[in-house]
Amino acid sequence: MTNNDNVLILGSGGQIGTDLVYKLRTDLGGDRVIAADLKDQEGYLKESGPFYTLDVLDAQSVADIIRAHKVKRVYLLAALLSATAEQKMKSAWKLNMEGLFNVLDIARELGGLRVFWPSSIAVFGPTTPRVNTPQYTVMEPTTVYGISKLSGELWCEYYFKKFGVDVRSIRYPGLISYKALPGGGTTDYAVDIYHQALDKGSYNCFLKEDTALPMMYMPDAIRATLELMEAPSDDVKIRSSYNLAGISFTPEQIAAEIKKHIPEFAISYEPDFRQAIADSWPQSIDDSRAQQDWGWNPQYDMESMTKDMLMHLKEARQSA
Ligand code: NAD
Ligand code: AKB
Repeated sequence: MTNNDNVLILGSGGQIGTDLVYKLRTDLGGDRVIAADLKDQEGYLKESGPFYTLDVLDAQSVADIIRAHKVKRVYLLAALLSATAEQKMKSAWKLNMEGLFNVLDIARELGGLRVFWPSSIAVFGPTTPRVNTPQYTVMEPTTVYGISKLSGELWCEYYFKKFGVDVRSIRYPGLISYKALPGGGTTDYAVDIYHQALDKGSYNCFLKEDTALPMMYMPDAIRATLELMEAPSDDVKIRSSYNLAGISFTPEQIAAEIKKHIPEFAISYEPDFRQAIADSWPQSIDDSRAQQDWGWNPQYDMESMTKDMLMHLKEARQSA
């Protein structure tokens, strides 16, 4: 990037956007990072740089902002996640697909834009090998969200090959963070559990105790995203989406880790419809292609993540 290149983050008010805006505004300066979300925001997002209330389905407004701010990097984070998408099938498909087409078409027309679009472990399904899931394997997702992400991956690859659009993508695992709450996914329990451990000393989990899922602490996910976005074009050999691994654990294991810090913490289990979604996803991921192609290496394990999460959440409660 040059000093005049600006960044646009669409869906900036969500779990990932909150951390990504903070990191990019810290690194580049507030004015160079344009944040936009369907929902009006308050606080840091609006006060530390430009913010627009914007629907990604309104392609003209997205293009106008890109032109007006001389944007060269677009992060498209607006989507409906797995649990919400099962409840709102058609609107999830519309947002997840049309939002992506709008950005890919703008990038094709304007040229010179680099696009980040996140995929998910949800692209895999019950027929996929669940342990150490390879980059290339059987992909038959059974959720609305997974179908939209797999379709999106194929469209990203198509726009790269056919039109030269520089689009880059990661299949994020479940993300754990303290700045913002998650927005309607199956892995949300792994964030909620920390909040409720501090607030109530107990947690009623919507997944069974032995449900292993791939997860990652947000600082690792943000670093991976920026490393992929800044990698030389020739190093980015996969234009559908890269597997990315961090930590894999079950609710029982994360509860045991929290208990080391809050000995009275108690967990109970009441699986709901999200259990079937989790059962269709991998338990762990092989990310050797991300390691080889652009040097990916996660830093956090369950122990260091738990320590950091609890420290930040306690600080936020003390200063509230
Ligand atoms: P989120 O639900 O927390 O945030 C999405 C944001 O998009 C929200 O602030 C919402 O208001 C906004 N939005 C919704 N509709 C919009 C529209 N029409 N126009 C503009 N903004 C709109 O989601 P997130 O967790 O930050 O996820 C971001 C992306 O990363 C999504 O594509 C998601 O599928 C993907 N992803 C997330 C995770 C995770 O664990 N958080 C894991 C895998 C993939
Ligand atoms: C979800 O649970 O829907 C997301 C994801 C893994 O894509 N966190």
